[in-house]
Amino acid sequence: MDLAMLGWAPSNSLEFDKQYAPLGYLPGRVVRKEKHLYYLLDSTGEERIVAVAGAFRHTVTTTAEYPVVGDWVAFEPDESTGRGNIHAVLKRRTAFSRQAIAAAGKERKVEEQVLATNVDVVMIVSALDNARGFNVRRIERYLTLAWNSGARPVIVLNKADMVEDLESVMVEAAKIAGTTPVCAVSALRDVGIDALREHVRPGNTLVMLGSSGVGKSSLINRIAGEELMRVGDIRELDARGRHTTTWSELTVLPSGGVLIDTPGLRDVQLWADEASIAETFSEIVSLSAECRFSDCKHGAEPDCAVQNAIREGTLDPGRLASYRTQLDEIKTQSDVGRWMRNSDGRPARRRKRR
Ligand SMILES: Nc1nc2c(ncn2[C@@H]2O[C@H](COP(=O)(O)OP(=O)(O)OP(=O)(O)O)[C@@H](O)[C@H]2O)c(=O)[nH]1
Ligand SMILES: [Mg+2]
Ligand SMILES: [Zn+2]
Repeated sequence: MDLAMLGWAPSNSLEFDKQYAPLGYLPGRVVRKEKHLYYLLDSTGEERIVAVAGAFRHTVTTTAEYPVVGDWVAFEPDESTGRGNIHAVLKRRTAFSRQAIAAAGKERKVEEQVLATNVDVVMIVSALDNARGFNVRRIERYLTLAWNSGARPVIVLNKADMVEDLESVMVEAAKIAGTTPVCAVSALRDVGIDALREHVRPGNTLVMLGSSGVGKSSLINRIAGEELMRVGDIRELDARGRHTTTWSELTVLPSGGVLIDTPGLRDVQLWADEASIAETFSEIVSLSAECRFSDCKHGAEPDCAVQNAIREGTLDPGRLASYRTQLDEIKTQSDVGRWMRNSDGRPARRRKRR
């Protein structure tokens, strides 16, 4: 298989040829992880099961550095078993992460959980089948994570067949979307799927994210035009918290394009920096430039462009509240001192390995 079809980028070649090819290692992309085993696709197009090399464990300092679905790795093949060992994770072009709490005994530690890497497009999927499904505040949180990942977000509103007043939902979505495309679709009725396919290009990688049951796997099957992923049956819909997809999985479409299905996320804790939040709330950031004071907190200050916009009805006060909530959330994290950052303010993930 042509590695470019799998999403191999010129930057990968540069790094790999210089550092890993001379050692006899091969490149592979992680398509699935099961306990401590990784399933890779390599240039043969065959799936290969590998584990991380013992030496690799000594080079990593955080769990976020371990391979995840989407990663390119350098592995040493073991032709006697057909397996092999991972020696390095290639530099991630993009990485979608959220914050997780790791518990070790009584200690609780905030850490980065990487969900998918080397992704070009993040589809943020919500379902319109009930009031719980469509929540603009939650979509805003996904948007911040997406901007932080380096990939392009697309807001997908699935189960459009279940909603009577789609127009008003679209109006609400437009208020928070900014420049992000919003696609109302129905995986069940095969409506709007072409608009999603436009984001699938040969060599590009797309990940589906969202709560359990919103239809991520159904959408992947529709985009692919075949039943690649198992979809939850209707009975499972009643039992809340039951997950149909239990692990992330990367699939390469014959027509080109790489799709990653993920299990539903229960919560979306921010792992992001201020710049990513600023992208989610770009209209507030632009308004801020018009405030009289450059350090305006958009409260009772005179000539506050943000408050003026709220008074004029062009800015929803919920947006400002949400912006503040997100900023407070990452500030609290940095206050507890567990929010490790580089000197340039990027999260710890971007720190170079020694
Ligand atoms: N009415 C309606 N039902 C849908 C639509 N898309 C998916 N469903 C149903 O929603 C249920 C869940 O779909 P899945 O594709 O398994 O959802 P998922 O997001 O992959 O769920 P997890 O794997 O648990 O994260 C299934 O019963 C689907 O048939 C849609 O557009 N309309
Ligand atoms: Mg699924
Ligand atoms: Zn202001």
